[in-house]
Formats: sequence, C-alpha cells, structure tokens
Amino acid sequence: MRHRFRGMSGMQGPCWQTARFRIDLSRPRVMGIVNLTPDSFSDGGRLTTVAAALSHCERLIREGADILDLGAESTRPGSPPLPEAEERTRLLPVLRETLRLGVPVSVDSYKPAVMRAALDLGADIVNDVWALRQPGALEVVAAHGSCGVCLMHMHGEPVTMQAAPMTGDAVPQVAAFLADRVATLRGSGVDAARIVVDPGIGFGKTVEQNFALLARQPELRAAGQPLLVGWSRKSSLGAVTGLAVADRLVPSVAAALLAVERGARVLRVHDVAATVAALRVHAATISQASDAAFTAS
Ligand code: HH2
Repeated sequence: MRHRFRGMSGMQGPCWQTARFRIDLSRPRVMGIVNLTPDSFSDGGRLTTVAAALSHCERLIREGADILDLGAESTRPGSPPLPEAEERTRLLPVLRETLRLGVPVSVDSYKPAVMRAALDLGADIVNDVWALRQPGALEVVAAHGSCGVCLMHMHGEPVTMQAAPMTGDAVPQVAAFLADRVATLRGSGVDAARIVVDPGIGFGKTVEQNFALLARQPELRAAGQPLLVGWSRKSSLGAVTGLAVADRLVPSVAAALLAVERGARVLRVHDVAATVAALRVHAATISQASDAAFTAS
C-alpha cells in the first residue's frame, strides 16, 4: 500500500487530519469524484459494478488524485432522497475495495447510519453536504475521534433548493454559516485539524451568488479552516459559457484555478488529469514568484 501523506513528519503548514492520513495542504489537493449513482447530473449510471468503480478509482489515482470521494446518492437539484439501505448497498462494497488503494477515501453522505458504517469500514473522511445538521450526524463524527470532515453550505435541500435560492449577499451568509458549524463541531470536541469547509457551489444559490463566492472567496476564511470547493461541471459554468454539461472541462479547470488563486486547498473534480496539469502550471508560477520575492529582498 502506498502512503502519500503518512509519515510526512515536520509538517508545519495547513493540513487535514483524516482517519489514516494527515494530508499536507501546503499545496492544493485534488479530490476525484466517484459517483456510484444512476442519476448524477454529469456522470450518473457509469459505475454500476464494483469492478467498474474500482477501475475508475485506479484511473483517478493514476491521473494524480490525492483523495477519492465516493457518493451513492445524487444531490443534483430536484433529486429525491435515497433510502439508506440502497445507499449502503451501492457504497460499502466499493468503499471496502478502494480503502486498499493507498489514498484517503471520503464518503459523500449526510445520513448518520451510512457515515457510521463507512467509518467502521475505515473511511477517512465524511463529506457532508448538510454540514452534519441531520440528527445524529455530528455525534457520529465526534465519536470517531480522528476522521476528517468536510462541512458544506447548502441553502434549503436538494429537492427544492433551486426553486427558492438564497436571497441577498450570499458571501457573508455562507461565511457565517460555516463559522457557526465549525464552532459547533469544535464545541463537541472535534479537533480543528479535522475540519475543512466548503461554500457549496450550486446548492441553493443563483449564478451571480456562486460567482460572488468565487470572486470574494477570501472572505470565507473567516471560518478559519481550509477551503474545499466543487465547481466541476456545475450549471453556473454552463450559464456563463453556454456549454452543455459534457463540454464543461475548460470552464471547470478555469474555475478550479481561480479558486486556488483565492486560497482553496482542496478541489473536488471529475476531470482529475486536466486539473492536475493546470495545478502544475500554477505551482511552477508560484515557485518563480517566491524566488523573485526572495531575490528582491
Ligand atoms: N457537489 C456535489 C456533491 N457533493 N460535496 C462537496 N463537499 N462540495 C460540492 O460542491 C459537492 C459535493 C454535486 O456534484 P456531483 O457529485 O458531480 O453530482 P451529483 O450530486 O448529481 O452526484
């Protein structure tokens, strides 16, 4: 088993503590999306067997994914909730296999029983679009002691969120929500190093609000935690480019890079290879910028 993160002793900068790995966030990390769903908005119905899912995960890792995010229920606007038993049936057999791949594995679920089952199997991270607001969810994460958690902002719920999106300036509202959720978790004994936050692009927000969250992303630092963002193939990118979901690679990579420029530390993406290539360009630029600064001083 390869361990990309464990054993990185002397890690000084930002990091994300997860069940098996302490992820160094001094450089941006790529979280590869693995949708085990029949109905996800951009890639549903592709990974219908454990073998297909596993081979997709292996491909994402070859392309440079630092983290895998397994989701069994679509949260696209209008999607109905999935029964818990069905979510477990889709998720757990794939999780069991992917935990052998040597990278942190995140589970995209808001149901406490599914989170508990995934953590019992050894999942590293809970990625919750409800930010642990479902009854019992916070207790599951707090009781675990070391898993990582991503707290995402969502206005309303998937079934109705786009029918009645947020009103007013989304940025301070999202920042306050995330800061409040972080404080609640900290108050329940969850160590700050375990927590990242996410503005929830597309979750009950207008196109303008989503882009305000990108333009003014540094204001979200008020939550005091590393930022994860998920722009990949989202409809706001379609709204400003006119491109169909299958053609949103370039806008997705552009948004990811803009987010990194504004401080994002984890990018949740479908297209890992292209995102990793863009990040290499970013890293090469950053290294020259700091060299220049060093030479000048
Ligand atoms: N977006 C989606 C699902 N989970 N989790 C986080 N933390 N941040 C996000 O932006 C986010 C998320 C929706 O995207 P996708 O998984 O591609 O689609 P679907 O929900 O239809 O499966």
